[in-house]
This record gives sequence, C-alpha cells and structure tokens, in this order.
Amino acid sequence: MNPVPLQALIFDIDGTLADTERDGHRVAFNAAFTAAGLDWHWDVERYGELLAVTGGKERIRHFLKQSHPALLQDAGIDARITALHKAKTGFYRELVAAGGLSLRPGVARLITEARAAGLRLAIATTTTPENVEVLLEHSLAPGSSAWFAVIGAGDVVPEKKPAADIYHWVLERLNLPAAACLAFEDSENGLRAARGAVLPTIVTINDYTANQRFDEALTVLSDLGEAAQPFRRLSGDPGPAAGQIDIETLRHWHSRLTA
Ligand code: XBP
Ligand code: MG
Repeated sequence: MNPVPLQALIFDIDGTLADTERDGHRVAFNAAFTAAGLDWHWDVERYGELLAVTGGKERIRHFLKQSHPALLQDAGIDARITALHKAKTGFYRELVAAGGLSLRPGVARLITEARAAGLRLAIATTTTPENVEVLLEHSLAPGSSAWFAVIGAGDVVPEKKPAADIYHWVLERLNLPAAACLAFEDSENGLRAARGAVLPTIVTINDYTANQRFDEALTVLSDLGEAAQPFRRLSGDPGPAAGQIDIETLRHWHSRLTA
C-alpha cells in the first residue's frame, strides 16, 4: 500500500488534454512553411512518423536530416529553424484562439473534480509555454492557467521527452515526491519521461499513439470517459466497471501502489 496520500495530478498537454497534433501543430507547421515560401508539406502520415521526435524545433531539424540534409550545413540554419518555429507558434495560437481544438472526453470534468477535491494540478509538456496558455484559456476556461500550481513547458529543461527532465522540474517546484502524484500521458515518449521520474502514469491513447508500447503504465484507456461516453480500458489495473475516471478511482489506484 502507498503510505503517501495523493496530492497532485500532472498532465501532459499534446495528445492528452486535446488532440492537438494532427489538426493543430501539423497545420501550423505547414502554414509556417508556406508563409516562408517553402514547398514542404507534412501530411497526416508523415507527421505521425515525425512525432517520434518531440519538440517543434527538434522536429524540423529531424525532418531536414531526413529530407534536406544539405540545408543543415548552412551557417544560418539555426536562426532559420528558430524563425520558422516562431511563425508556427503564431499560427498555432491563432488556430486555438479561434476555438479550433476541443478538450478530450473527461478532461474538463476530471480537472474540475480535482480542484473541488483539493488536489494540486500541474502541466509537464514539451510544447512552447504560449501554446499551453492559449489552449487552457480557450479550450478549458478563461483564467484556467491559474488553476495549475506549476506549468513546465518547452525549453525550460535541457532535454525534452522522453527524458524525465520536465517531470523532475515540475516535481521540484511542486515540492512533492513522485509517490504523491499521478501523471497523465498519451504517448510512449511521454510515458518514458514520466516513468523516468518514477511517476505512476495513466495513459489515454489517440490515433497517433494507439500502437505504441505502454508496459509501464498504471492503466491504458481510450480516454478519461464521460457518463454518456464511457471509456474503454485497454490494459492495466481495472478501474470502474464503466463510465468515467473520477477522483475516487484515482485515489483507489494510488492507494494500492507500493512506494
Ligand atoms: C508534444 C510535442 C510538441 C508539439 C509541438 O509532445 O512534441 O513538440 O508537437 O510543440 P508531448 P512545439 O505531448 O510528449 O509533450 O512546436 O511548441 O515545440
Ligand atoms: Mg503528449
């Protein structure tokens, strides 16, 4: 049994709070390429392959290595990647601010329940901080960024996921041990990062991550579920028979963990 009570929930953003990748980040990358006069285009399938590398700037560099390696020799390539990525962030923010992305099933409900239950909330993501803020403000609730005690995002740590750096960074600022928290992730890279910080982790899959390996997850679910739209359990610790993940379920799972 876990001697430490559950005190905080730590959420990934991309793919976990919302399906941001295919219809958000991908579209914004392509818009930035077009605006820069480039004929690069990442279709849905190619983007799925490129997701192996987390972080937008790192993803552009990875793409160049594969498709335009000579460009990586240019003296100004770092500045060019930075400028492209800045433009991409602008397009992404516009898309999200226009209401282009909704939260996944159960996310707003669980966050609201967690606040009511006195649990602390945090974010651990590789995406750029401005992207976190715009998604929370427009897809969760105005002012909801302030609900999160710690927001760890982007370049605040040297190594992005699957490195555990961002989770260590968040735990340090929460001033909590991993055993007092639960993490929520959608991808193998994200799960590796959370487990690297010894966080018990619930995985909710999406189209891009459904076939990845989640052996170290506490449980793997289709989503967090709503009463009218129950989740499916794919593997791991059995939760409620049907319906939705709630705080009682989380406390139950958490209490059974060995520290
Ligand atoms: C998300 C990412 C992000 C986004 C793009 O990974 O890899 O890089 O695709 O964001 P995770 P930026 O959900 O594991 O945190 O372009 O702002 O870097
Ligand atoms: Mg993710």
